[in-house]
Amino acid sequence: MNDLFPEPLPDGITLLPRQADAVALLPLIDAIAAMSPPRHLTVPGGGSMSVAMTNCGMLGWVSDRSGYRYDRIDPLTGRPWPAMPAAFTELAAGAAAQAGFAGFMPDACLINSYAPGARMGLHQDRDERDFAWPIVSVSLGLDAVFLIGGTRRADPTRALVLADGAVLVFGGPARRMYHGVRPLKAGHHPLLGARRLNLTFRKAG
Ligand code: MD6
Ligand code: FE
Repeated sequence: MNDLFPEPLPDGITLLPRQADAVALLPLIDAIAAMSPPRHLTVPGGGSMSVAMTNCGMLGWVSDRSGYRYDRIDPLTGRPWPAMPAAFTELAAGAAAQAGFAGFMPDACLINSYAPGARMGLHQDRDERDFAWPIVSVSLGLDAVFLIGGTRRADPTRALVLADGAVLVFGGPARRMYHGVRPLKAGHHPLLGARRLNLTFRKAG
């Protein structure tokens, strides 16, 4: 149970605690970061995100002055994004299947890196082609407070703690709900130090 979210989770959201293993995933993430370094993207308004981002897979999510999009090429390196490791695909597909989304085959994995103070404002994920597929989110390192609202930005939010190893499947009616992450609190994780990593697997194209 989650003490901040005593009620049942909204329809379409499945939380699988301790489903992912940072020991196994971190070397794969480090290899991706060595090829396509995490960077603070510019948003259309001109500011830069507090979260550092990179991607793996056929498509990567990027933002710049002109807007948000998925791209086959990393604009920082001019090359394709690193391939999605088989262990990532298996983790995401397995979690999706447990949540009732058999056949989920992600073609994009957005990797978010949070230092203390980094946050993610309320947003909807709507750059993907088919909202019938869920987004599978994997959290590693320091705990995050994840906020889940409604289909309108002004709807009230509730908080859910995403701890190291938590996998969240975000589909069905929840797929269009606003969500975000509160500023990361300082702390120390034995493997990741003062960091949180989040991987979101998408079927984007
Ligand atoms: C994060 N997650 O946990 C940001 N989006 O760092 C997301 O924005 C997200 O966790 C769609 C579905 C699940 C998520
Ligand atoms: Fe999101």
